Amino acid sequence: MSPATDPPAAPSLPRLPAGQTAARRLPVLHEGRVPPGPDPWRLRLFGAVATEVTLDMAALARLGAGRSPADVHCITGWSWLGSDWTGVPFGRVEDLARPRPEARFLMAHAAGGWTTNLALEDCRRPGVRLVWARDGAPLAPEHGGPLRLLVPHLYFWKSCKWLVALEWLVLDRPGFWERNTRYRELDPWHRER
Ligand SMILES: Nc1nc2c(c(=O)[nH]1)N[C@H]1C(S)=C(S)[C@@H](COP(=O)(O)O)O[C@H]1N2
Ligand SMILES: [Mo]
Repeated sequence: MSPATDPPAAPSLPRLPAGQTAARRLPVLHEGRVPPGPDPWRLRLFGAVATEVTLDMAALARLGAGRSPADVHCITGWSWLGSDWTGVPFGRVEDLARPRPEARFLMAHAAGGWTTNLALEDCRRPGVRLVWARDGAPLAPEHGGPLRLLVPHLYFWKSCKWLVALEWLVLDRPGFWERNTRYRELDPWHRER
């Protein structure tokens, strides 16, 4: 005998972690002012790597640009849902620099000197990208244009705006807010703050 009603739909995954509120426009949040950067923009790969590399935006794009959605979650309580982001996966960039096997961490450097540190394990998660456009438009300077990191599974502060260098590290070192706040744990889905 067939069931009288359709089986219930699989419960959909929530978009919003507990304690977060969806913003109605993407807030602008950063320390200090929008810094001047190199012109033309360049990204330097250095540290515990086999090859130091400097890339311009065209060389980055040639690594293979893709466009896909990601939600972002700021530790201060807002989330931004539903944008799609254009960029290149972290792994493609890392392959150029060929990190030494003992490298375990990454420091992302912004123009102006702001930094944030990450475990390479986190950088290698799918979805982590170096991005230059949101919803098809080049990133505005206040949102980190021309180039920012996008690490959607961690709080948005790890998504370094005005990205000018990636430094592979054997030993972890705190970045700007890691030194200046009590925040250490970084998973919005487990209410870590
Ligand atoms: N260089 C730099 N990147 C940064 C920050 C910063 O202060 N400087 N702030 C971080 C924080 S806390 C957030 S929430 C996001 C905000 O990005 P948005 O201004 O594009 O919304 O950028 C992150 N990246
Ligand atoms: Mo943030």
